[in-house]
Amino acid sequence: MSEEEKVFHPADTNGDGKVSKEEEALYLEFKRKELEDADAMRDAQRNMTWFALGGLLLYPFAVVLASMVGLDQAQATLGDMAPTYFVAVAGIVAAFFGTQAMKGKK
Ligand SMILES: [Ca+2]
Repeated sequence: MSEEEKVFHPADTNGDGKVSKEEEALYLEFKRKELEDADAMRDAQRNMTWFALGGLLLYPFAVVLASMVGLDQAQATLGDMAPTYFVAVAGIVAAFFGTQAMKGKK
């Protein structure tokens, strides 16, 4: 019993102690999907971070634009939102680079 447990392989889905061709194919497919998912997640996180940063950089221009065009209400709203918005974006960016730095250390 303990012998079988010792030779257990994650690809051995039916637990007979051997990795058949089908099991190997399934395992590799699963691993490939896992890597693709991780890759897609990284891309999504990076895009989101750039989007958030872009909004942060464009924010002052939006305020200037609103005041130039004479949208006083919009200008006031943007001004009221700014502290919350900047903290939120800073949080997103910090979380992104924080996780990147942590992954890089491992
Ligand atoms: Ca098997």
